[in-house]
Amino acid sequence: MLLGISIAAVEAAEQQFQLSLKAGSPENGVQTFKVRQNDRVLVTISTDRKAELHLHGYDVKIAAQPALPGQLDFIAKISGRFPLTIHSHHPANQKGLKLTGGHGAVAYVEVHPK
Ligand SMILES: [Cu+2]
Repeated sequence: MLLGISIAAVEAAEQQFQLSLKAGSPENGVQTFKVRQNDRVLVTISTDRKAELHLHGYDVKIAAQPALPGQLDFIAKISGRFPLTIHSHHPANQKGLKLTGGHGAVAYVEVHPK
């Protein structure tokens, strides 16, 4: 009986991931970070150029730069599959001329329901 209780207590885990961006693209391809609902999710994002990242669904925005990796840190309350996109600071993107190119997914966060 006690065993069952202790397993339930550690069910919400802390999940850590690494994402490395080179010229705005994920160095190891577009990965899917799979977690369970209510997990704490930590993604460290290193980059060779300044970038703003946006986790859709949760609507979290974080900044990353070469000297200061981005740290995405949230509790996975909502289940589903959410794209993490990069918002380019390229002038063409700001004018809305290259919207799809400046807003591609660099990773996905998949939150599986309990
Ligand atoms: Cu976005």
